[in-house]
Amino acid sequence: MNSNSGYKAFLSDQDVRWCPGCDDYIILRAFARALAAIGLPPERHVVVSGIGCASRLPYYVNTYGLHGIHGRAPAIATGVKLVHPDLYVWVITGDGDALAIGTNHFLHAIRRNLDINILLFNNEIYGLTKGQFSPTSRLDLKTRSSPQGNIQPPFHIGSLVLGADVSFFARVPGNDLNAMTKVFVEAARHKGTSVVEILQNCPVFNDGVFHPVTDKSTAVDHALWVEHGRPLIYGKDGKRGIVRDGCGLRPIRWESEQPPSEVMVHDEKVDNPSYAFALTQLSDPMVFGIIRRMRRPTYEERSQALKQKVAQSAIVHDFIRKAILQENT
Ligand SMILES: Cc1ncc(C[n+]2csc(CCOP(=O)(O)OP(=O)(O)O)c2C)c(N)n1
Ligand code: SF4
Ligand SMILES: [Mg+2]
Repeated sequence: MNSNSGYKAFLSDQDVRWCPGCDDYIILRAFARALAAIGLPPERHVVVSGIGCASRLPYYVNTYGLHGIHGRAPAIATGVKLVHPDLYVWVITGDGDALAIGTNHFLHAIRRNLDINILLFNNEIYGLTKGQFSPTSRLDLKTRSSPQGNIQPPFHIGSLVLGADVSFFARVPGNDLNAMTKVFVEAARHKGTSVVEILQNCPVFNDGVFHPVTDKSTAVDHALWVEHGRPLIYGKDGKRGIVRDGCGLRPIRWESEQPPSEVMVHDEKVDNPSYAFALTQLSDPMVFGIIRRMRRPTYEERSQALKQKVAQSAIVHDFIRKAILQENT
């Protein structure tokens, strides 16, 4: 199915109730386009959410869906996936839903590497409850719950999920329809838990917070798009890049025609998460695209292997038991 025309089949007839200008509209469109591009009918997808503005999304798509309870979407998604492994399971969550009340469930789902896709709408604020700081809000941010400024350092979502050995992590701007569509499709293709951090502008309670890296006029010098096998180069004139710096990474600038040989080449498949972690620690430039994609056994595969092992040992035990019984008769 063509994603540009077929996406409407994935939208429901419900009135969309987000504020005018919210990036959530663009994300919804990208999600529907991605579902169309995957090429399966709507009933092969289940969209599970928690609570928040982001979490309203299951109403707006024409798939199976479940608007769950706050922070618990990964638990519900786990149940759905284990009972129906043939379904594509999507978790829609926000920075408050996933990283405040739901941190525990979020991180354990990632650690288990269940084959589900988590789309995390990060607007660095609680939107639905009208503008309190969240675990990703920046220091000093004045909000309704921090009128003198936020004093709690934020989580870096990428670094956090890499600590749980996430097997797929990508970051995308919430105003880039094409980039989101492509990355959502890749996330669905990945076997294991995929986490996509979407930088989502909330024009009502935290407007413009991602502007330098999401606005086309400034992003060219402050955003670095990575692609497997391509050098880490960015900037208007293509004369900025990333090099190793001790255990981390640092940006450099050059004047020569050719980039210095120390400029690194992106490898999304490195087993050790340290390189991807260092990429997520960069703030200028901020790194976008698929930062890590590697294969490690999923929860379903491990559980299948365990069932087979148990079944085989049951056969052996039965054989031994019968042999002993025969000997004694
Ligand atoms: C158990 C429980 N505690 C608190 C709330 C109030 N609450 C609803 S949404 C929300 C935060 C949502 O923030 P986020 O996940 O960032 O979503 P956004 O609205 O920004 O998309 C909170 C604290 C609730 N609904 N249930
Ligand atoms: S409060 Fe913010 S995140 Fe929620 S719908 Fe409105 S603009 Fe979007
Ligand atoms: Mg939020």
